[in-house]
Amino acid sequence: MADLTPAEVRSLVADILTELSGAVMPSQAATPSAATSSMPTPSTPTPAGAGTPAAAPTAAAAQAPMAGASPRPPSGPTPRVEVADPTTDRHTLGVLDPANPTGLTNLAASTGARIGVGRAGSRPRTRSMLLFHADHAVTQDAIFGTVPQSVLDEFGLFAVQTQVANRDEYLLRPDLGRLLSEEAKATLDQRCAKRPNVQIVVGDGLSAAAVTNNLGKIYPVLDSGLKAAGLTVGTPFFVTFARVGVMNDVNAVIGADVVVLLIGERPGLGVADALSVYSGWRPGPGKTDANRDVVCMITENGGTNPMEAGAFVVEHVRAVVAAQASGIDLRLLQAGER
Ligand code: B12
Repeated sequence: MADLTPAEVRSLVADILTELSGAVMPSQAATPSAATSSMPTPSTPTPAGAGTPAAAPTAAAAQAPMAGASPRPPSGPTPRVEVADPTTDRHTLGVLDPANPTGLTNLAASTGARIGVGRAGSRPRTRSMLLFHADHAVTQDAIFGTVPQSVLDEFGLFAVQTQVANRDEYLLRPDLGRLLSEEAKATLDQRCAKRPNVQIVVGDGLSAAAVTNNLGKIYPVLDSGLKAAGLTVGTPFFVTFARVGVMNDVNAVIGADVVVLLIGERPGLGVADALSVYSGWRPGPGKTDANRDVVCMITENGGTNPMEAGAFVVEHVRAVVAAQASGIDLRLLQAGER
């Protein structure tokens, strides 16, 4: 996004004030605002949780009526305030006079970390602030979003719920997200095959976008790969408001050798659709993360490709079954220390 001239900033502020008051000032009614005409058009929005989300306020958002605002006059053009999508430009250096421009450019391009962003006096640049707010908005969408029913239907997943009642409680009470509701236990008991070699479970976790964006690519590889390896695979299902530890409660009902849980990771400020696959040998009451393994950062936005991750998990599950151990126990066995 280009830096604005003082005149453009004044015009932009005037447009926003006009927008907030809900009235079109006569002097502006005939022409589009300076900001609209001089700023680039926002890019096409990307899917929820993608690495380059179009999270900036768009013309449509700017035109949405404000609660309590007086109605617009019926005639005259609606003021438009357009700001370029701040997430499309992550790597422009904000350091004005770097000692080693090439080195700093390469360094900034090699990481998602916010380096070389410069400052305006003692404060962040406008560009840095807009990018931060846009990224933060995407994380909120990922955390508070829900996985569409169509995604579950595609793989024949029915849904059960933990003891968490709603998303706010999910964030405040991780302990309840590790426990299935009594209704969920009864449903699993009724609908699921018992004692398979592998039970695949999908959970929303901390990013619905992770499941929505990646399940279609990882699930078929996982399911067919496990079966091709000669392993029996149980009846798959989805857990709403799930935490990793729910694997224990699930397996108290199912009795699988290995539980494989696909779950949305805590979103980062830049990538909000990363999926993790947690797994463990015979999970049950008392088992902890020390007994589990995780393959993380599965996303097409700068992480491990979901199809590759699926193949990797299949190989890992085969190793777990062969060793009859996972987590620390598996590492010790593999190191010849047990
Ligand atoms: C949050 C987090 C933590 C928090 C978890 C606290 C909590 N209650 O949420 C804390 C700071 C305690 C933590 C600690 C560790 N973590 Co951590 N953690 C993460 C992070 C940033 C997000 C995890 C997430 O979103 N989980 C999904 C939600 C829905 O799960 P949850 O049920 O709310 O929380 C559980 C999991 O997060 C799990 N967990 C967290 N880290 C790890 C690591 C392993 C190996 C396992 C099996 C489980 C596990 O513990 C929570 C309680 O059960 C990931 C990064 C990522 N990209 O995923 C790294 C990550 C998973 N952690 C990692 C590591 C290495 C560890 C530690 C082993 C570090 C250490 N040397 O001590 C410890 C192990 C802790 C344990 N539980 O046994 C690595 C795993 C790499 C790998 N493939 O093996 C990751 C991928 C970070 C990284 N890129 O290096 N972690």
